[in-house]
Amino acid sequence: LGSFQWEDALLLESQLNEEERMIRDAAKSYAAEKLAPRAIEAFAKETTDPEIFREMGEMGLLGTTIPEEYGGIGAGYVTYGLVAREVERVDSGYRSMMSVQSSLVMYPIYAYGSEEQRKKYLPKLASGEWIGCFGLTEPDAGSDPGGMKTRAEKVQGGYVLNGAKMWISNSPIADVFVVWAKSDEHGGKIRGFVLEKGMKGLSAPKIEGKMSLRASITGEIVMDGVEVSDDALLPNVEGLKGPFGCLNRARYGIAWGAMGAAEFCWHAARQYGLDRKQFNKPLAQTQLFQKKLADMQTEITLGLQAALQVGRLMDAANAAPEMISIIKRNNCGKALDIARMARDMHGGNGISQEFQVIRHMMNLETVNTYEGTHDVHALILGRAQTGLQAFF
Ligand code: TGC
Ligand code: FAD
Repeated sequence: LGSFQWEDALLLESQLNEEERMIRDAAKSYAAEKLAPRAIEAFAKETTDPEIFREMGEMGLLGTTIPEEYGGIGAGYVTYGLVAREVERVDSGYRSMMSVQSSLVMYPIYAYGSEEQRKKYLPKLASGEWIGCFGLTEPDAGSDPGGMKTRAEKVQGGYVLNGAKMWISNSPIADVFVVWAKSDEHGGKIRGFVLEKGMKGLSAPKIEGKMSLRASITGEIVMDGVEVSDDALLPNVEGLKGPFGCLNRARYGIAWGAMGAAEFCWHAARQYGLDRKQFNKPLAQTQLFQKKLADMQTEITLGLQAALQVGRLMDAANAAPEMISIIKRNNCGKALDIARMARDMHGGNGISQEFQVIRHMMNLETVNTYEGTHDVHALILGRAQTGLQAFF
C-alpha cells in the first residue's frame, strides 16, 4: 500500500506531466514572491497595480493556451488551470485580472478575429503591454445577457455603438475592449467588437466601494455614439455562442482558481489549529476541528480531481459546457463554504486582514456570482437532464 499525503490525498501531482509541473512551479514562485507581498495592502486600499500585467506577461502567464506565433506559449488547458490555482491561492482578484485577459480578451480575438486583428492585438496582450476587458453584462442584463440593450448601427465604412456595460473587470485601465452588442446589420444578432481606449464617446468609470475582489479594478463601459471602422467587428462568430465560447474557458479556469483560494484557507486553518491552544490542548486535537479539516480536504481533493478531468477533456477537445458548469458551480460554492469555515476556525483572528482568510472569503462571494451564478449553473444542469428550461 502507498503512503498518504494529507495535502495531496489522491496524488494529483502524479497525474501531471513534466511541462505542466514546470509551468505550475514557475507560476507558484511568481505568485508567492511577487503577488503575495502586495495582496493585503492592495485589498485594504482597493488598488490595482497595472504593472502586474507586465510581470505576468513576462512569465508567460497571459494567454497560455494561445499559440506562440501570437505571443502565447501554446500550453494546454490543464496548465492554464494549474496557473489559475496558484495565482488565486494568493488572491481571486489577481486570477481575475489574468483570466479576463487570457480567456475573455485574447481567446475571442484568436478564435473569432481576422488575421489582422490577431497580429495587431495578441502579442501586446500576451506581453501585458496592453490590458484588455470583456463587456457582456449590462445594468439590466446580468444572468440574461440575451436581454442586452447595447446596439451597433451600421454606417458607411463601420458601425456606431451605443450602450452601457456594468461590472467589467479591468475596464478603467483597459487599452482593448471586447464588447458584445446587438447589430442591426445582422438582424439584431449579438456580435463582438474590439474597441480601443481613447475612442470618442468611449469611457470606463471605476466602480468604487466593492467589498470583494478589491485588488482587481472593476468599472463600467459607456459607449455614447462610439464610431468604429468595419475592421473592429470580430468576423467569425455570431450570436450568444460567441461570448459563451469565451466563458467556457474562463469558467473552467475559475473552477481551478477557487480551489487554490480554498487550499490557502484550509492550510491556514490547519496550521492555526496546530498552533493555538485552548483548554490545554491544540484546537486541532478536538473532534469538531478535525471534522472541519476532513471536510475541507475531501471537497478540495474531489474538486481538483474533477477540474483535472475536465481539463484533460478540454485538451482533447471533448469537454461539454455542462461539465464546466458542474465544476464552476461546485468548486466556487465549496470554496466559499471552506473560506467561511476557515474564518470561523480562526476565531477573532479570523476577521483580521493579517490572517487573510476573511479576504479570501469576501473575494469568493464574487467568484461564486460572476461567470454565471451558482443558481444559474444549477439551471443549466437542470435543463441538461430534464430537457426543460426553467430560466423563464
Ligand atoms: P441559450 O438558449 O441557452 O443559448 C443561446 C445560444 O448560445 C449557445 N450557448 C453556448 N455555446 C457555447 N458554450 C456555452 N456554454 C453555451 N451556452 C449557450 C447556445 O447553443 C445557443 O446557440 P444558438 O446558435 O442556438 O443561438 O441562451 P439563454 O439566453 O437561454 O441563456 C441562458 C443562460 C443562463 C445559460 C446564460 O445566459 C448564462 O450562462 N448566463 C450567465 C451569464 C454569465 O455567465 N455572464 C458572465 C459575464 S462575464 C463575467 O462575469 C466575467 S468575470 C471574469 C473575471 O473577472 O474573472
Ligand atoms: P442577476 O442576474 O440580477 O441575479 C441576481 C440573483 O438572481 C442571483 O442570485 C441569480 O442567481 C438569481 N437569478 C437570476 N436569474 C434567475 C432565474 N432565472 N431563476 C432563479 N434565480 C435567478 N461581467 C462581464 O461581462 N465582464 C466582466 O469582466 C465582469 N466582471 C465582474 C467582476 C465583478 C467584481 C462582479 C461582481 C461581476 C462581474 N461581471 C462581469 C458581471 C457578472 O457576470 C454578473 O454579476 C453575473 O452574471 C450576475 O448578473 P447580475 O449581477 O445582473 O445578477
